[in-house]
Amino acid sequence: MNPQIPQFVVVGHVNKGKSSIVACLTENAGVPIDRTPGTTARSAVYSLRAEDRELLRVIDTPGFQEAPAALAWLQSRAQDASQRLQAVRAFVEHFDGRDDFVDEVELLRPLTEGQAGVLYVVDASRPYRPVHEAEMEILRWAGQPGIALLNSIGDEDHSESWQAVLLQFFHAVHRFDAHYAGPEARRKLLEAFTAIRPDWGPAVQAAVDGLQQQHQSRDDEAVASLAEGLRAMLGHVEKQRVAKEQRQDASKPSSASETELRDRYQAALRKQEANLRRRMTRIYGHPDGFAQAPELALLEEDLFSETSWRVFGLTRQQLTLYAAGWGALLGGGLDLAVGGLSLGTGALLGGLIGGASAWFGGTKFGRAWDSQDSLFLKLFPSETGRFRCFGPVDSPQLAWILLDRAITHARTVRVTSHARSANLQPGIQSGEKRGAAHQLAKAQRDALDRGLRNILQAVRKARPLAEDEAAQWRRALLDALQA
Ligand SMILES: Nc1nc2c(ncn2[C@@H]2O[C@H](COP(=O)(O)OP(=O)(O)O)[C@@H](O)[C@H]2O)c(=O)[nH]1
Ligand SMILES: [Mg+2]
Repeated sequence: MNPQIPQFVVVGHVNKGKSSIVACLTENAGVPIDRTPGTTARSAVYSLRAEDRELLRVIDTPGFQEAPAALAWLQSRAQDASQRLQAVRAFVEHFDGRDDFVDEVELLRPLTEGQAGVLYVVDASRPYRPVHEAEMEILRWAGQPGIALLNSIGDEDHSESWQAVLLQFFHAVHRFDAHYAGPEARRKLLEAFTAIRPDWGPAVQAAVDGLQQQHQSRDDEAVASLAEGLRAMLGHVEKQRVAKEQRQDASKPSSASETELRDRYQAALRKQEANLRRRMTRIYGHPDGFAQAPELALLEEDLFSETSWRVFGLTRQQLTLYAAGWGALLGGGLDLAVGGLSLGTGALLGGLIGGASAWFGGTKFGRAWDSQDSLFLKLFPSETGRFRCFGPVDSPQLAWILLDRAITHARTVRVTSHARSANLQPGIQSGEKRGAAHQLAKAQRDALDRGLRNILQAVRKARPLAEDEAAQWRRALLDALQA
């Protein structure tokens, strides 16, 4: 055992989420987790690594099956406290390879072999029962520093009944939900061991620092991907060459080709969104299949579906605050229609807000335009011939929906424990926003809205974002990610 690397043994009753906590702590979605009790038959060591450096080791164990009988055996071998650890060692030696106490031997062995922190897992959604007392007493005999973790598998909360009991046996009690514990909760847990065992301080601190660095660099990478992905989606222009026979009247092409163009535009955005999500999933160390995990059900709603437009983006009230800015952006340059209303100026837009439910409702998100527009030359200077175009984004709703879906997804992936396998129910109430964006602080939304408009402004001028704009945008995205 390498004393430089903190080591933890996760123990508890069967089926309380031990393996889930191991998966969460080691950011390893490959730890076997099952509804059926007894899935973990042998103890197994998992490592958390950052850039090939081993930060910590977590041992998954089968869980207690016959704690009271095991305790009785131990009690018959120890006259006083000084003999207890010896009795536990004798227990492991005695029953090793036999048919009795197979699971107890398996889980106690790592505790007798060296220094390891004990993480005792209980399901706080079920009430305390005295049967657990024998388990905790045995762990106390092993004499290792321990923290109890209140994991909640169900909806009820019985943590009160647990708290008082657990504090009799462990140094600290942490609420730690295997499915939702984010980076911060995990760091706090590790740091708690520094207080219990000051001699572990440097090793634990090194692991905490390594974790923190890893999380920061993941966030930075995520922000870079978000900035790039959103820029691409917001600025996307789908263009379709106008067939010769349609040239006479290219500004009024057949509605069939118009629909096709719009479909292609939508398909392109969907694809870009999917790619961005795949990148996010990888950055945060989840398996690719995670993108289809049930907890992301709401995000699986099609980008252009009515549901999506209802639950993502900003509320009408929030959007109203930015109407003037968007009016100025959309009113200048291209005179693009928003929700069927042609908007000349910000002032006009502001004036329309009250009655213009079309501006907020529905899923109108843009319109086709012709390559004879001056914008075309800016965007595609070397292109010749007649085209019909769709994009860039010309609706504040769509801009915010793209942003919200990206942020909501990134935030979910970022904080979702590698143990999580269900939830975030798609029970959608009408009119209710469910994404992350509308819950952000106003200053954060302001910064994001400014970023969206800056991007679209730059797109329309066919120039990159100015350096300070790009820096503000990244900061706004990072804030939204970490908020
Ligand atoms: N909702 C929820 N379910 C959990 C949580 N932790 C574990 N579970 C579920 O409880 C069951 C047992 O989990 P597992 O980690 O295999 O328990 P173990 O037998 O103690 O290792 C699995 O179906 C898990 O998905 C949690 O924090 N929340
Ligand atoms: Mg298990």
